[in-house]
Amino acid sequence: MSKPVAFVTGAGGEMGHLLLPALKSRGYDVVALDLVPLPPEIGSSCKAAIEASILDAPALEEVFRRHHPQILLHLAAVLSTKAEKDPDLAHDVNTNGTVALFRLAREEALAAGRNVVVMFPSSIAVYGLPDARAKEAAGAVREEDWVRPAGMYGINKVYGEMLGSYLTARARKAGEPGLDFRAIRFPGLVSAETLPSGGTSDYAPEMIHAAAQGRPYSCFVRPDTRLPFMTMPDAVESFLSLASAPAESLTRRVYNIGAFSPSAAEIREAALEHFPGAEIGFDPVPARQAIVDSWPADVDDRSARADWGHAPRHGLREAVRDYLVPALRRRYAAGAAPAR
Ligand code: AKB
Repeated sequence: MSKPVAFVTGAGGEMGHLLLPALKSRGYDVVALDLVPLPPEIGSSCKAAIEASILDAPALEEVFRRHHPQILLHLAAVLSTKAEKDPDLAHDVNTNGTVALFRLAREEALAAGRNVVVMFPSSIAVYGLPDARAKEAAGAVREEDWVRPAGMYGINKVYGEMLGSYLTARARKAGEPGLDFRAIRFPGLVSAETLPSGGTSDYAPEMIHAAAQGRPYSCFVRPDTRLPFMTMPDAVESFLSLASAPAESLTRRVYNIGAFSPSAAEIREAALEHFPGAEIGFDPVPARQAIVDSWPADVDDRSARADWGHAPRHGLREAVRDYLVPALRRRYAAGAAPAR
């Protein structure tokens, strides 16, 4: 019997490094798309790897025509800091690319007579708290509160969430196959395999990787800045749990998930515990500080826990002690650079 096909866009990015092997081990034929060739360690998890932009309509059409994916995991995106520098590019990639893909997924569903599951990594960037006082008062935000993004990336993600939810509801109403859209608003993610680029939660992984490499690090936000974070293995596990959850257990299309919510100073302390000589200072960059100041300090993820069993393994202490430090020591002792 042929295996189900999972189509992953932006497959060579941070999440792809753990997601592609995880999909393969769960029995999928993985079809990957990225702008650049996949690193061999993840390319080997794929049945096919296509080098193309998310804006390359013929390339996307060819993937659907040839592979007929049952599940689409749409990871390609321009992250928040880069999106503020080039909002037109962000709009093209994050919105126009998403619209084109969702259209192809809908056509595939209609032609094949079955739903296509569409997994969408949204972000805490969809929230927009107006000032520090509102951020503190809000505490752990619920999915329906404060969805007023102040930045381009958050705006693009809200549109993707709304479009996916709308197309799903529309197909149900018409009694037709269509999208089965499911989204997670990810917090900042920290991986031992890769370093992010172009995001604004990047200070946490950058700080810990620099400490492990014995390089000085200047953090671009204030020490008291607090954001929710999660390790990449927990993020991938949650993404796949939501993908495989029975439709009837879902009470919403878009879920918050959280794990730990440290201040930047607490991340520094956790790094120093394991790398006592690390030089970590603070030199806030106003534009980047403003972005994280508009994001919540914590998220209310009760729906994810109740509906499909979101249960992250790592708090801050476990993340650093059990996941990051051993993996980073191995990686940098071997002289390797983090993949980007
Ligand atoms: C970013 O910083 O842009 C991303 C995110 C929080 O979605 N890591």
